[in-house]
Amino acid sequence: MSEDKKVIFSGIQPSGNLTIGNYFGAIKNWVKLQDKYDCYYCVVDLHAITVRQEPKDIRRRTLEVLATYIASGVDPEKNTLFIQSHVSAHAEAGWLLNCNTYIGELNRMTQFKDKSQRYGESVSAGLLTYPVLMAADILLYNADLVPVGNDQKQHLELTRDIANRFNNTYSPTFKIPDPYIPKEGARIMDLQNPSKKMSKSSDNPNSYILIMDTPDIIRKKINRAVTDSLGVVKYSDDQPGVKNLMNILSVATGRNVNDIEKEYEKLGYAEFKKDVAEAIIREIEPVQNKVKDLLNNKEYLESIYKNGAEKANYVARKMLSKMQRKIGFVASR
Ligand code: ATP
Ligand code: LTN
Repeated sequence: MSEDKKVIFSGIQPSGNLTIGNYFGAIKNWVKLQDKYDCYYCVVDLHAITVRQEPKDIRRRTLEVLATYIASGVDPEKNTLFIQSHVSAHAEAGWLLNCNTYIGELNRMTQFKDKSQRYGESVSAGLLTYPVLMAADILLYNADLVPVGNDQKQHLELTRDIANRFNNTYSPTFKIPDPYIPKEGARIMDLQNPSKKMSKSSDNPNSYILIMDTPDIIRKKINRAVTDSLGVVKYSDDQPGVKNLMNILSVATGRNVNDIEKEYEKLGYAEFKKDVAEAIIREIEPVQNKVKDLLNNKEYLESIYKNGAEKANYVARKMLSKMQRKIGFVASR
């Protein structure tokens, strides 16, 4: 890792099985960044418990998410891969930043509004302060860039506001991070309701494709994906279902949507959907095989996350001490 490389931080919650939205919108893009940047990729388990998680499920999924990073080509030799709860500075910095964030700002977050509607009265305080912990993740490493899907843009803006406020209240401490939102794959939509993003915590399995879904299930789910009665494969906002499938085909094959539109000009949805399903299968089958291998090698995974936590801890502790000093806490040593 060289000192002059820009720093990248990103993470995924082990709150459900990963979807192709997580793959195309996040992980696949991380692979392209690993040579040019000093990257920290985290499994954000502290974020996942903002909604109720079954202990044995979150334990299993945390390792699955880590295995998926590696299987997708995120190289543990080139990147720092770790589990958020292994670096306690995240929770500590989260508290310090909580005291520099306004309730009004948090109430405006659309993700909170959506999720709190779903969970009603029993919504946790953690769900409201979730973006503050995310700010801590990013600011502890002085990240320059944060690759995320479009849905996280608002959280990134809040991170910048929190960082600026801390810098102005005390003295310059944090770098102000920029979002890094890929043009393609930025938003894979729900297959049953293409006005919503595809989400691993949806109640309807037909609305998403999991990275670990079998080929048959992928074919079935694509077949059932909502389209329209127009019957033409056209990249248009009037046809959100078809547009989404075209985006998926485009990110899975690397072809642009204009070419796809031309190729399917005279073909029906059945043919088109068949090709979309096969393209997804072709792309993710090798990833699935590697995930299975890695999960059979728990010692290897353990060596990766232990090593990653050690590196992350060193950097994060230093920044946390700096924050504590600026706030006026008496140094413990
Ligand atoms: P949940 O449904 O539990 O809120 P999620 O599926 O949205 O989770 P996260 O862990 O919150 O997943 O997000 C991990 C990363 O994957 C983020 O960078 C996010 O922007 C990206 N991502 C998630 N869903 C999609 C999607 N449908 N399209 C593109 N990117 C996505
Ligand atoms: N909130 C993010 C996950 C996340 C994250 C981060 C992403 C937690 N901490 C830091 C980038 C940087 C989400 O995708 N739901």
